[in-house]
Amino acid sequence: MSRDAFPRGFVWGVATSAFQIEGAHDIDGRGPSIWDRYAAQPGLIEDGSNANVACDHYHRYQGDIGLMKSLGVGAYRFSIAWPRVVPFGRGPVNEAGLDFYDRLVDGLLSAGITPWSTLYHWDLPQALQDEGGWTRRSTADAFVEFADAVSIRLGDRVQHWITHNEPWCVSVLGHADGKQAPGHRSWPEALVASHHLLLSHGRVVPVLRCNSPGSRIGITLNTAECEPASPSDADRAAARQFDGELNRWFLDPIHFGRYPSDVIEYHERVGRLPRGMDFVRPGDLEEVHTPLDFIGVNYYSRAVVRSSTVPEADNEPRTIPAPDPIELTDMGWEVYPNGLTRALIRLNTDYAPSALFVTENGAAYSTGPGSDGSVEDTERCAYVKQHLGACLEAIRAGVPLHGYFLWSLLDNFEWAFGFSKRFGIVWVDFETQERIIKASGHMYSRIVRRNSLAEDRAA
Ligand code: IFM
Repeated sequence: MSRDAFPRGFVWGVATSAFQIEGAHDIDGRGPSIWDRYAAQPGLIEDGSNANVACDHYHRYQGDIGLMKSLGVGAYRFSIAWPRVVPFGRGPVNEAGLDFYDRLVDGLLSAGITPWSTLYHWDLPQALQDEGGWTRRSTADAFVEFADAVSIRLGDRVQHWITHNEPWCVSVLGHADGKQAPGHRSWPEALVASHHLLLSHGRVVPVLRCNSPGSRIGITLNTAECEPASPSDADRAAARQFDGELNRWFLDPIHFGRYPSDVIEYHERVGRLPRGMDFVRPGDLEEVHTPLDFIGVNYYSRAVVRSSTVPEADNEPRTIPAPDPIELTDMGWEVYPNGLTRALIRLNTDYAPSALFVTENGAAYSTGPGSDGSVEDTERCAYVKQHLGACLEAIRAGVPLHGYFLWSLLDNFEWAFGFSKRFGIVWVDFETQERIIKASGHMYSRIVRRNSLAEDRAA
């Protein structure tokens, strides 16, 4: 195998999520989600936009499948909008909503593209939030009902399932930092929510195994290497602590059936667990600790962590901008491909998952069409090549990395940033819905077809 070649059978994909691309927010019985509500509040979305139309993928999915086919990708990771399928979170199933995913899955299969379906990518039905959302244990039960309905309908054709996307973002950004829906600022809520997310994951896996026999099931986590800002003991301790909150809080229960004791102790010490871990009931962690077929890794950058020098009550470790970054993306995130290699090796060493997939990796750059209509997004090309090189490094180091999904197929609604950040390898004109494959899309297509970085590595 040449130095630049990927293993035979390596899965090459692109990824999106329902809320970010579908639009059709009130079509065919879809109910409101927490992100509709969040985006409707003045001042919360950077450019004042909402996702009511987004990429209008709901109506244009056939064209979007055509784009994927022309790129030659073998797999498409998309999410299922819970409010489209069960508009009020629990209760009657909206068959028209399921019909859409039926059409999408059939279209993908006839184009030779393998569907990879994520069940929860952040768009909780608002009706469930009105009852307390993920802070309520009953939301985990509602998620099981939703997953059951989806997998009964699609489980004969969808053979790759991801239960949750980035539960750290849902719990911490959504419930402690207020930067995402539902926009709360309460650490106790965030920790309860994280447990119910994990519990719902564990409970859905056997449902999927039953309704979709032979399928491969995993969960996607946003992992990042947490590096101390300096060699000082304080910064090293802060980095370890942030690693605990971000990575081990999710990975340990899934793989070992327990929460990391140092992180529990820390949360208790700073008052985030006023009633201890009383939301964890007997048997919960056995359910969370259910065998998986893979772990999905979403990687964008590393976290550089310093201890708090301000005497804040919680002494929370702070992530800071990397010192002397060579390059930042439009998100302000450092381009740091080596962090991907290290994250994959660490996951393999510490947790020995059956398989790993990079389920998201990509970069926001605003480059648009030039005078000839082409989009020469050279920075994204470089980013993708460097990170694929990082994947190869990990594979050479023995990591069972079996695939890579580029985020994202399309420019789309980047949550609290609205349309101000573009991650697509396909340009979307949000006025006309015209799509243009960017240079990065053409480059990715060549890599996919060759199953190798050769020639493109140095370009
Ligand atoms: O757009 C998001 C995606 O929904 C989840 N992972 C990170 C991406 C870029 O911020």
